[in-house]
Amino acid sequence: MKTVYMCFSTDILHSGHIDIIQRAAKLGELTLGVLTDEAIANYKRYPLIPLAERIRLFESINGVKRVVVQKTLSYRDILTELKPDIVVHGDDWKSGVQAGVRAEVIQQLQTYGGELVEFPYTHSAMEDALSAPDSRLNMPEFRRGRLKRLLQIKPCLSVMEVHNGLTGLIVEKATVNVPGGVRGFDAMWISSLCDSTAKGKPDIELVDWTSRIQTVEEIMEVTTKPLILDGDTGGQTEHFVYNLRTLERLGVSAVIIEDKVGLKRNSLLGTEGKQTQDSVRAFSQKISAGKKAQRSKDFMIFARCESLILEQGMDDALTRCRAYACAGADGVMIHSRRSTPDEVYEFMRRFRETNPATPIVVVPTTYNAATEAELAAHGANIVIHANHLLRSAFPAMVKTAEQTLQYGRTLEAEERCMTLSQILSLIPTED
Ligand code: SPV
Ligand code: MG
Repeated sequence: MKTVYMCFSTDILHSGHIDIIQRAAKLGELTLGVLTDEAIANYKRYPLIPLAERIRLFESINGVKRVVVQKTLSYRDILTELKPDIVVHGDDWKSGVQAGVRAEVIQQLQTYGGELVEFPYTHSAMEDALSAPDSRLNMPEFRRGRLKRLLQIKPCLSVMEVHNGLTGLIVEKATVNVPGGVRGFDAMWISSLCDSTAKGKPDIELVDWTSRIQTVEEIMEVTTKPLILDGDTGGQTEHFVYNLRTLERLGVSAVIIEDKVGLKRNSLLGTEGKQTQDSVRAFSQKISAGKKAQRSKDFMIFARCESLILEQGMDDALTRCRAYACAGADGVMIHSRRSTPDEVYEFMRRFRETNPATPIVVVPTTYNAATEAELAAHGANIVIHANHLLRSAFPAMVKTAEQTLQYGRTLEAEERCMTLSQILSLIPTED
């Protein structure tokens, strides 16, 4: 009897799945692979049903001989281990993000004479509905907790800056093929620098919470990934406790507030602009008040420490972050404006001696040679690329404006522009 293998990432079983499983079982002894939560979250969305339950679900289906765990979207390791005679898949993976995975499977099967059998894919309206930005799953109560759950299943999350609906869509949809599968961003960062800059305003808390919240809503309406809001200083504690409940109600997953008082300037100015750090005591109280005020279990408040930015030394950064964690912060963000990650690595090594599990957020804007993998290996749990969509768009727009002036027409700028059909089809109307 031949051995047959197929892998599932779905958590919504419909008749199409049962049908393909039964057709696969007729080909031989069927082993079903179930993708890990992490592998699914990497390329699709956070699974609604956790791995252990999905395993039980598949085990109960007639014709399934056994269920195994597949750790990556790539079949490489599992095929090396099982060497099945036949791999079965729906034919939908011929195009789209899984096309590379399919090519790799075909290549590997050829090395030992295995065969790929593809059955017509049955479209699941339910799956589409769940992934849509306006689905019930993207209502605040479902969306809010996803960052916390991602932190539990992935060692390090990749987060990109967004500042409006369009950049939200870019971060929502961007994927690349990498060895082992497909990679996408885990969450979005609404940077105060980019939100302010996009409005032509300086990053000094001039753009008020009402406006910041409008940006949040604009992004939420068209995306599904978790949102982390740059909450600047959080303002006065008496205001912070109200504002964070608004964020919770909207479905924001986390707010990061920084330990500064008075006129806030952007951290990357360092000591050039006069900036004052809050006292450990007052800032810890703000964190505690926030934690006490929040109504849901899954909303997170991260404490951002500016000691390294303001050249107050490593010991000060460590003392403060330990105090903030004791005050109830769900994690700490350590910011640095050095061109190498050395001080951030030292911080993480020493902080981990007392806080092995407290999530650490890093923002490698100035030490951008460090990869996410390197930062994760040194202890980072969230890496935020804080301003790069806006910074990359700006020079292109300036160039287009200048060329139009120079030539009195837009022909010369056209080569940098998306085509008209691209812009018209980018955001289709719903019929
Ligand atoms: C932001 O993106 O607004 C930040 C990070 O707060 S930084 O600009 O580096 O201060
Ligand atoms: Mg900011």
